Amino acid sequence: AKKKVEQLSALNKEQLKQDIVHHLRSTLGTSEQKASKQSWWKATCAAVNEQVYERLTQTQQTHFREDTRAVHYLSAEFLMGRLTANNLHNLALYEVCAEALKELGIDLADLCEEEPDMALGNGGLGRLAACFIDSLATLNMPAVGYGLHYEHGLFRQEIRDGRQIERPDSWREYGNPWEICRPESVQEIPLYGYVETVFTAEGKLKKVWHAGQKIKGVPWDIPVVGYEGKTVNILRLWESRASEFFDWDVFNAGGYVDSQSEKAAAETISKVLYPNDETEAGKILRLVQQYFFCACSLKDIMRRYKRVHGNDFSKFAAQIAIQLNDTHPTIAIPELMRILVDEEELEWGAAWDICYKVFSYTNHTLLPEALEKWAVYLFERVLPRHLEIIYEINRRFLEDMVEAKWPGNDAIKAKLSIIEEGNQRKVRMGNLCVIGSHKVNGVAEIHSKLVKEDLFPEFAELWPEKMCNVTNGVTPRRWLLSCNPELAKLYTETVGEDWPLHLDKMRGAVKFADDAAFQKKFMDIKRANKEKLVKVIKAETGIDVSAEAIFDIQIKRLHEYKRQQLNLIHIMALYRRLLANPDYDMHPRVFIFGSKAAPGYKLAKDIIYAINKVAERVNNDERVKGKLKVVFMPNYRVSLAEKLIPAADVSQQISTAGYEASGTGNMKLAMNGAITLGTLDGANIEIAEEAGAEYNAIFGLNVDEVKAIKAKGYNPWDYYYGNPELKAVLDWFDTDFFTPGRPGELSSIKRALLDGGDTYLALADFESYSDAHKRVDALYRDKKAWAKAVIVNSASMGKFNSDRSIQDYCDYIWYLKACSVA
Ligand code: 26Q
Repeated sequence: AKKKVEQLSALNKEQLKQDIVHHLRSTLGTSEQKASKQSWWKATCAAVNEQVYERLTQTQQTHFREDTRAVHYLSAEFLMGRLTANNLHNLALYEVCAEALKELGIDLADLCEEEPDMALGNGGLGRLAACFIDSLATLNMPAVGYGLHYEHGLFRQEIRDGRQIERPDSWREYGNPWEICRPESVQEIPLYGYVETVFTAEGKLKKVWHAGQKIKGVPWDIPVVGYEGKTVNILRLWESRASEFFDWDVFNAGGYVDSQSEKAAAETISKVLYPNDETEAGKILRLVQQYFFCACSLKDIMRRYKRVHGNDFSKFAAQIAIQLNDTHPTIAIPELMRILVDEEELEWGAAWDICYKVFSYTNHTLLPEALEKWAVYLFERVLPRHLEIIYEINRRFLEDMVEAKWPGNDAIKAKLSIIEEGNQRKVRMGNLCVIGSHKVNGVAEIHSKLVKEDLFPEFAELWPEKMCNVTNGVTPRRWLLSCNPELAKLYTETVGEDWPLHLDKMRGAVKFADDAAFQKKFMDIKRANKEKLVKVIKAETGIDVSAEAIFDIQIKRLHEYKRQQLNLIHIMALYRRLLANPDYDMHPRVFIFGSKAAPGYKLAKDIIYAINKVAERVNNDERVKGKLKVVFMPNYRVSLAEKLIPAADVSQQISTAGYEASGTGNMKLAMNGAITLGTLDGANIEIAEEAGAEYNAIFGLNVDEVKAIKAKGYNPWDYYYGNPELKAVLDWFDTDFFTPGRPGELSSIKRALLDGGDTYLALADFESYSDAHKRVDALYRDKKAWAKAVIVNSASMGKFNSDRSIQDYCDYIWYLKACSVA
């Protein structure tokens, strides 16, 4: 292994030491004696970048020379986290670098903590994009990620008096050594204005869009280093700036324009990431953000295509694949039509034939409130020409396709139309995506089935072969190799060193699941990871917990459908049991939460407050004798996930069946040796299939049962009156037990569960959930049985390697082949 590392890295320890010191002096302008940790970190990155840039150039030259087909992954979010450790691992430089720094008196792990998270995403969807570009590079696929260069990523969460406070995140305040500005590839993007119809020289009608404003798009490239691969792809993020160009004719019609405010308005576009996931905000700036990054990206794609093929568009669909990460980049579809028809003067039919072959769309949610719709009047103001193009796409679709299939059926036409009629007419981005793409995929088997059967049933009837599934995955480089080095080492000893590329090989460890020596090694590692987390918890929250306890973890965005409130009411039930009976038989348990709420999501913020208030009371109550602890870890983010996941015993995945499209935290936790306490939802179903339901704690209503109970008319009061413990817990919310002197502060939670109708069936699943917890408790006390279960789970997660997901996309959606780089 050591030999391989040296071959790969082409860098030995002495050289690396020299390089780091060189950069410390000539790049950072300091010296070994007085350099700060920050400077050491940056000097290390600069030294590593020498390798990265070399491979980046190699990759780009190879792709150009071979004129490869490439995929372009368009996403409003890339939740990259930190890059240093990841890049070092992928370059096989981590150990060499650690040794080199050690001899310079510096601890590498310590240095890595200097790096701020690149939090350019909300949660699952953004992190998936980050895992996918890692896998694309690892599999040597020609690929570019395109997104927005937000100045501020997802807000930093502080907890004050138990409540979430949002603070701005400034990830690049002091410079980011991984990004490269590319002024030579700046683009100019039109916005607003009006459309004029003119005659061409040949006497044909032609549309000309006179923009009211032009914005400059400045690209920043982040190298994406494949594992052991020679490929280094790029993630290209667009930053908005004021353009020198200014259409005074259009703008002066309205009077004097203040150039400073014009500049500020232009720079607002990429200023901040919208912190709402799963809810459509309908804000004009959000639409401008979406158009801005899609238009920049398409211009970039077009420039690169034309460099080789000139104005011959016959090869465009053969060379270019574009993936839409949810509906956020949908506007790319009419934008490509606009370029081909208005600018390149292709016939509509020829342009459309290219267009739908190029695009494909991934759906990440079924929640109605998350489906993007834009008011027609807003659209018209920002993108007048695109609205016309959408009308034409819609007219042809309804006349040619829908009328042919369902003649005279206006109800179906109304449902499938891209335009929603009514008081306020709206553009339905989901429908536009399905019509404009050759493939539409969901992100787990059950979710894809529901996309087909419940969300887009008529589209599925029209185009049965369009709808497909690609189950999500996560990169084992970050989520095992880098975050859990000791477990990674154990896998290397047990199944060989290539498991990070061929995760199925982890199955080789199943045969040792019963082996006492292997169990001890596995559980010793878990214990050590827990001890480390104990210190982090103490440092971050001041709470003392014991690594003897079961670490029961729920980490994900706060949402009613994810049911943190179910976890909370169960904790309160346990607390009641302990108060009623001090000898209540349970193994000590630490419940750990990590979660951000959208700033405008009142109930979600109330749930965070309630968790913190219950924690305060429980953690300071001598009567529970340390059997129960509740920890809310502030500011949950990628780098914190990397510390929590290796230390988890229990992974809570408790969404109402049918609502969590896939989940990806579930995969990371299982891979690192946790039992899943979960519903039959999203990828939990496939996790249980791979690992065996008997090794997990599955509970609750399944998708069909949820549908049935809703159809029948669900009444949460039946469960309230039917279960005295549940009633007592819910009534507790109305008292001041957890908020002394301020009764009613937690009442909104009870209200949502009773008067609000309990949309997500928390009360219906409570008993089954409580029983599942008892099974977890019993299993944990049987040390051998527990060790076996977590080993089987961990070793069975090969399917959830994002390399497998990406290979599926390449085979069935992108028709993309690897290109080896010398
Ligand atoms: C939409 C409009 C306006 C502002 C924001 C948004 C917005 C932003 C982010 C809507 C949704 C999101 C993010 C959704 C998301 O993260 N979905 C998750 O995707 C994961 C990857 O496929 C799945 O595993 C999760 O199940 C799914 O919830």
